[in-house]
Amino acid sequence: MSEGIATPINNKIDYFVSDLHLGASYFMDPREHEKRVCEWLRSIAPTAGRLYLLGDVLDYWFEYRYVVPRGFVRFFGALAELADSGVEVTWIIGNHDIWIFDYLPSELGIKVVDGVLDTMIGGRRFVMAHGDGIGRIPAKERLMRAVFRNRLCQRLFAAVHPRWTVGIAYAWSAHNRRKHHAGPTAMPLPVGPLEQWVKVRQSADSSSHPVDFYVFGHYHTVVDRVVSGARLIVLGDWITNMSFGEFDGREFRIHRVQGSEK
Ligand SMILES: [Mn+2]
Repeated sequence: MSEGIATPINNKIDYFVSDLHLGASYFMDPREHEKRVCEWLRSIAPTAGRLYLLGDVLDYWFEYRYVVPRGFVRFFGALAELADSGVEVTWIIGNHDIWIFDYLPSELGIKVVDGVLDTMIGGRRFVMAHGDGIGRIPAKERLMRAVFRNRLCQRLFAAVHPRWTVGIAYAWSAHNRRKHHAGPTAMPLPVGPLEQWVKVRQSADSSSHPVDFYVFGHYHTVVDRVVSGARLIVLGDWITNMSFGEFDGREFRIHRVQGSEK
């Protein structure tokens, strides 16, 4: 999917963040976590040209036709404020916030993308995706992705009363987290599937402007390395890394939120 050419907005800075997992049941103090996210959003407001959210921003979200889940009030407010002030906000859905339909884009004034975003930013080519479903992934994960994205399955899910589904979704997310990340000291996940995908894409890409940056989330680890002549960036998360990316039109840098212990 190609998104055409975007030009820098008044020399402003473009920000990239992923895996905030707002609302996750494993946060000791979910309100404090949301507050930190909102503080960061306000801190970038004066300089931000664009903001890219690379998925798993919410730990669970499902838009029903007439109602939406509770929570996230401050976060949505801060995001809407950014969008209203003229910041272009793009939200690439992840595997936790798959079910954003028409409500959030229209209510917040943001763009929602499902899949890979291939776009020019300030004369550089960026290919961005959440990162699940990228590269060689286990068959079980592939099947889950297909079910979660299937329209019929979504309709059936929407027909079940949320009193059952919401609790199960949060419990399942916490269970997955325990399984894949034993804690803050757990080894970061290797990003082999991303590297492989970038290599294949780079060797097949014959367009006049090669890709400068591949940016992903999902892996909850910070990566910034050169792969097949392009920069492979994995943004980290807001569970242990408190990290985000910043592009000033020349350089891409990963920062950590000030005051975070890591
Ligand atoms: Mn993810």
